[in-house]
Amino acid sequence: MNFKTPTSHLILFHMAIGWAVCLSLFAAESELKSDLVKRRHAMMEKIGNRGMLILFSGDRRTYSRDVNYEFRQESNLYYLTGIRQHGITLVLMPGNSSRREILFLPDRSANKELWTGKMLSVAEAAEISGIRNVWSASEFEPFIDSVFYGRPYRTSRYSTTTEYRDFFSGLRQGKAEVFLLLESRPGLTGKLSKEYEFSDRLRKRFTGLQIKDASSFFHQLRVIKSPYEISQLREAIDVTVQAHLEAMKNIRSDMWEYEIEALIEYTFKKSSSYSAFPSIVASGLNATTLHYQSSQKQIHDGELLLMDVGAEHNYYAADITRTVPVNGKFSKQQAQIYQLVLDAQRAALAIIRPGLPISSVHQKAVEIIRKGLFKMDLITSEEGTQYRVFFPHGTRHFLGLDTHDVGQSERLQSGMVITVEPGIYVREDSLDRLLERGVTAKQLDTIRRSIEKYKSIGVRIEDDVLVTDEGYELLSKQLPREITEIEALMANNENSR
Ligand SMILES: [Mn+2]
Repeated sequence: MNFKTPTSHLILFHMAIGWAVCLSLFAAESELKSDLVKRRHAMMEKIGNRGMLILFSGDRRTYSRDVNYEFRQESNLYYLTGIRQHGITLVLMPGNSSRREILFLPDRSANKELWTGKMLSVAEAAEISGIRNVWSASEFEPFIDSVFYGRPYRTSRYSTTTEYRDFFSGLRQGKAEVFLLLESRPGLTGKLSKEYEFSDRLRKRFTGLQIKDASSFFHQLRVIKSPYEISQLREAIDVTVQAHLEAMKNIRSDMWEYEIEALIEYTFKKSSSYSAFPSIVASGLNATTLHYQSSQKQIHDGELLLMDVGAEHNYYAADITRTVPVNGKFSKQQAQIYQLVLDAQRAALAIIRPGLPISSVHQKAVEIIRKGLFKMDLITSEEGTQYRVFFPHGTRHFLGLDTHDVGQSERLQSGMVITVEPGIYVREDSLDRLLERGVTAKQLDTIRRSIEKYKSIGVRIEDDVLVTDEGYELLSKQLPREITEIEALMANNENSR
């Protein structure tokens, strides 16, 4: 091998690239930081001067015995702090003068760092979040004790005149409001969430306060995405498009579902992303199970393969579904169902614009699918709910920090990001479910024949969409959806027909 000294041009070139990468990372970081300040400001407007918001870090979840799942910060807390470390608590007190934002941070410990890695210092947490008051997590309880008894905490007698004043006057009048995330009710485990336990404790110990749920504030704020958030979603979507392409180009019969899943998740991981939700890679009959996750079946010639996957990049999730023929060519029946789903998606996309009632997106897809199912003799009435046997789910959800992102709005607005994902699933048991929906015994024979013709065909097409002032932008447009496009892409696969 012949080693040459790089020329100075080459060195300069590499330096330039290095700088460009550094600068773009730096730009994203500072964009996030200014977003965080704005988000907390908007939240404080909603909480009001007599209010206090308390957000706890998410719990660690057990995978098995003393092994935990990888930790992911609670989305709302991340939304306001940008901090991913476990154990932090955020307090917002909009009525205060200099302590409007307080972050409680676990003290660094050499022993913990030995096991689980470096913990944030006070300076680092302040730098990431832009919050100036970063206090030890051990001060949270003393802070609560003091403030809810109407005693200023960590403040001189002099500064008391303004600090805590509004909150304390609220307490005296019984009008202080404490906002917690109380949306999710205790689950089947019977274990109360941290928030419910905390609110019980507050109610027992203190008077003069009203405990309220902060969830709807977050739903209102998070539903509109900032330019920074849209840029992160674009990255998550681009990675997901790459993963789908990688899968589509490598599918051949007799592979296993988990092999395709591995290709997809490999593409996520090498782009510094991971799965935002358990990947659905479902062939044949499995494609008619909406949330099939086990990926343990061998893929056969003649089947469809449904892939519903999404990368999470920098905490933002993508969610894209494609359904493709294993042998590279749709059969006549597969193409009929596929085209109907695609037509429904196209029609639903076409009406997207600011001001549209959100429910219209689903209604539009239903309208098209109903007509098509009726023509195919899979349902006996275009009225009523028979279509739900084959199209049992909604057509859209919000996308953001959570795959099924929160959002509160009657109408579409510019800056919202949604999925559009109609689907049709024909199963043998579809027949039984149709009987429950008014199909008579007389009509059953016709339907039975149609179900026989289309059975085990499951198709979902899902794309990610940004609502813009002009209408919409299809963020996942780089990924083929048309039958001809998919067949062309897969034409070079090993066993394509
Ligand atoms: Mn989805």
